[in-house]
Order: sequence, then structure tokens, then C-alpha cells
Amino acid sequence: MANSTKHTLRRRELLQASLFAFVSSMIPGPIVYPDSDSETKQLRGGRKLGVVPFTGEFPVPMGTPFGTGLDGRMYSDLSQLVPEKPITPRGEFYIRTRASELLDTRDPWYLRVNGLVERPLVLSHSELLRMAEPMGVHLMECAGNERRIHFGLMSVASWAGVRLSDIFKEAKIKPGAGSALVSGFDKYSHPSVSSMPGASWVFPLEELNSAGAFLATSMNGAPLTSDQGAPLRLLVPGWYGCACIKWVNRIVLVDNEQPATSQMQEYASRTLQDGTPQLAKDYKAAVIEQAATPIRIEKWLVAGRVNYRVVGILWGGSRLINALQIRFNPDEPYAPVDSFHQTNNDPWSFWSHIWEPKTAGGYVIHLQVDQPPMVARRLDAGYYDRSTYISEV
Ligand SMILES: Nc1nc2c(c(=O)[nH]1)N[C@H]1C(S)=C(S)[C@@H](COP(=O)(O)O)O[C@H]1N2
Ligand SMILES: [Mo]
Repeated sequence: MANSTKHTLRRRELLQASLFAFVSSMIPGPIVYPDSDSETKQLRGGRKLGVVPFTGEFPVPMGTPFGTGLDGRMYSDLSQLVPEKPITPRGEFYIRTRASELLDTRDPWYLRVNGLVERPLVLSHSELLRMAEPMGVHLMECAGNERRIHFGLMSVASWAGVRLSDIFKEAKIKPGAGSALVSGFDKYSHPSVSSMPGASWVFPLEELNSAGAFLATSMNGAPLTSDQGAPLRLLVPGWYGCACIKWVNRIVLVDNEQPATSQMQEYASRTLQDGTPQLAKDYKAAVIEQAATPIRIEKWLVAGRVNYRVVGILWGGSRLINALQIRFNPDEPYAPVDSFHQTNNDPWSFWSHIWEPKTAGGYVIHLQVDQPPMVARRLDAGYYDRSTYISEV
């Protein structure tokens, strides 16, 4: 293995991973995954001593839902992620807003498509299920994701559903329709302490089409749970989660002169708009720009020396990057990240970097992509930085 190029090593790993996945699905008992550390030559023969925690973050419940309605949350634990298992298990996918107790999914569910269409539609949930097809693996991130909660408002799933463009074709859009207002069931019995009820969004049609937006009916091969937006939720690949309306029951085809919805306004700054425009047409696509963050710091003992390996993810953006750079304090120079593999912008990819801090002390880990004209405003602003304290060098 030592002589093989990175490329064949990678392919071999992928093959191994799929073989393992196949075999382990047949054999009961603990699942064994291939060693995700095998690429890191510097650590060969070493022993993993443990992980070093990030500092300045909150002890929050990870992987368990808490709270109700608009204040209900579940944070995904990103710290254990490995490239061989990039998909978040169904029960661990993040939740931002839990289903209202007023939502009754036992009643037949209908999606109404009307407004500027030749053929208004009323599609039942079972009709939509029949139309559903695999839609691929996509990441969702809440625009309100943050360090305090270990960036746990972000997950990846394999989705199935119905493309909006197919529904639009069926409804025969009139020439004057430039946008679609997508809304879902949003009635709650208790007022929220953190957000406004009423999630709906006005999208220019060409943005929905170019993003490949779809109405999801299932996630990771199983029906959506009600907290995940069952029976029907919007997914706009590459956009922040706030645009991915849950419990969708209505799509209205409209012109381009619509007011911005309360959800668009609430999320204006977090989706990097200029101010809070009053009209929907003045909103830029709420896309996730290139981002990267560390997810864990492993401590290793190699040939009698302590070494650290920083493992992280990168996601967002619309172009592949050539290089990722890392810095361990503002006064240190950037170094190229040892190893990163990005084959797609969606979902996330993985990187890792061997780090030998010179002195014990506090560090702030910052990543950058120096590739004009690519913009990565949140990354550049230090939004995804993480801090740690190293006691042994
Ligand atoms: N109807 C409705 N849809 C909604 C919301 C909401 O409050 N109501 N929250 C949005 C936000 S802010 C995010 S980040 C995603 C979260 O989806 P998830 O809970 O399945 O992760 O749903 C979006 N869709
Ligand atoms: Mo969100």
C-alpha cells in the first residue's frame, strides 16, 4: 500500500468501503469499517490516545430531540464522522422546528398547486409517492448553525421525492409566472421564544430548476418523520435549510413582484442578504458558500512523540477547490491542508491535517480557500473557526 498513489489508494478504499457495507449488511454483529486513518502516513504504527475537545463551546444535548414546536431542536453530532459513512443516520438528522401538535398527518394530505397555471393541481400524498424517485445525497444546513452548538444544525441524507420542475410541467405554467411561493403547515399552539411562525418562501422559477429542487417524501430509504416535515418537504440542494419548507401543502405560481415572506425576512442576514429587502425579487439565492470546519482533534502517539491530527469537513460552494489552507493562530502562516478529497460541493467532503503545535496553549483553527473570485464570506469571517487547548506537545 505504501507505494500506491493516493488515487489508487482512494479507489481501493472506496471499493473496500462498499464491500464492507455489502458484507456487513449480511453478517449480524458489530460493523467493521476500513481504517479511515490509513492515508495518513505520518501516523503509521502510531496509537490513537484520544481526542482533544474544542473550547468555548456549550455542553448541549447532541443527537436527541428536545423542546417543542418552533423551539424544538436536535443537533447532529459531527464529531464522529468518517468518510466511509458520510450519511447521517435517519434518527440523527438535525431538527430545527419540531412538528406542531396541531399537525395531523393521519388525515389525507393534499398538495395544492395553483395561481398562474393553466391546470391547477390537487395532488394527494399517495399520488406523490407514486411519482417519487431517488433524488441523491444532499446536505442541509440551517443558516443559524453555529459554533456554540458544535455546528450540529447540519446533516446529510439520501433523499427521494418529486422534482418541482415535473410538477410545474404538469400544472402548465402561464407565461407571466416567474416565481413560486412554497408554503407549509405552520400553526402552533404555543408562541415561540426564538422564532416567527409561518415558513414559506418565494423562489424565482429558474433558481428552483437550476438547483434541482424537489419535494422529498423519504429520507435514507424510509418515510420522513413528522419532525422532518412529513408527509412532504421541500429540498433545494445547495441552499440553506430555511428555504427547505416542511409540511408543504401549497405552491402558488406568482409574478416577480411579490413581497418577501416573514421567513425570508427573518433569515435575511443569516442568508447574507443586503439588509432586509421588502420584495422577494431583491433576495439573492440563499446558497451556502464554500465552508469548512474541523470536527475533531485526535491525539496520537507515534514513535514516542505526540502528534495531533485535525479532521474536518468542507461543504457548500459551487466549484471544486484546488487547495484548502489551515492556520492555527492569527499570527501563524497558513499551511496547505495535508489531505482533502472533494469530488462534489454537495454533500460534505473530508479533510485531515497532521499538526505538531510548538508550544502548549490555546489555538484557534481557521481555514481558508484562496481562490478568487470564489467567495466564502462566512468562512473568511471566522464563523467556522474552532478553538482548542493543547496541554502536551
Ligand atoms: N414549515 C416549516 N418549514 C421549515 C421550518 C419551519 O419552521 N416551518 N424551518 C426551516 C428551517 S429554518 C430549517 S433549517 C429546516 C430544518 O429542517 P429539518 O428540521 O428537517 O432539519 O426546515 C425549514 N423548514
Ligand atoms: Mo434554519
